[in-house]
Amino acid sequence: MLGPDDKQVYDDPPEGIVNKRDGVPHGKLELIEYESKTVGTTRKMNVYTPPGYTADKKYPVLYLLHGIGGDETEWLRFANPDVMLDNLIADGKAIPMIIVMPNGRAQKNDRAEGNVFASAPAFAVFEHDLLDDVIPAIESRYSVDARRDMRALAGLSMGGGQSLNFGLTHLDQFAWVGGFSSAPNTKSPQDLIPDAGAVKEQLKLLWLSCGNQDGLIRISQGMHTHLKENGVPHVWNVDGYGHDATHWRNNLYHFVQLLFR
Ligand code: FER
Repeated sequence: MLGPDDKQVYDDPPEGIVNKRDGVPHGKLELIEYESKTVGTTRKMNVYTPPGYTADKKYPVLYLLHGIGGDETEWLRFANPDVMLDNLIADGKAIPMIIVMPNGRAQKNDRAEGNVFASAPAFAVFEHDLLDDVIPAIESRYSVDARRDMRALAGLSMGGGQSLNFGLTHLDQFAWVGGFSSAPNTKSPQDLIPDAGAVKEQLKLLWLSCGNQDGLIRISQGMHTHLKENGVPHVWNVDGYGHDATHWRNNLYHFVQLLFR
């Protein structure tokens, strides 16, 4: 059921946001490996570095998490963040940033095989892989501004739940948090936000979005209601899509434009 607050506050983006433009500088996408102490294996993540990336500057980083059936390639297929960012940066609409797309299934076989729901516990374990393995690997290999104000965490569905679960409980690590169509792995708003004051004071942006055709909208609605009741500023964007790539692409497009300002 939709409530009076469940409205679209960011319009659908224009056509062509992920069309590769010849006239603009392009960043670089690479698939890298890192040693995960958490899992005990070598794992993979995709990393976008913006056009003109140089060790002479320090860059903010967005960690971008996939859904229950995805892996480190899923965002590339759903939303082409590399092309999207090249275009937004060229138009002066996004700050040059690194985007890290890890694999959120922290277990030895991290492929999305068989019954993907059976791996739900590994999505919770990923909290440790992210904080203890992924972020240190990125910060040792790339030229990163490691301050919390320069670190964002967002994701779709299962990855949206992870972003809320990890981001809201590690305010010392993340200042920008986004959940798109967050899944039932999202912890209760009361558990995630026991102290509204701390979130209000420390978060620069909390983005919640969901399509009004999405069967999981109750999860995001519950979070929105709790935030509203506790006076925590946030974006609550409900568009006309479902649990689908168009929602994720469109909301990523708006979210990244707000980051690191
Ligand atoms: C569930 C329904 C959906 C659930 C997870 C999902 C953990 C995740 C969906 C997705 O990532 O697309 O009950 O429980």
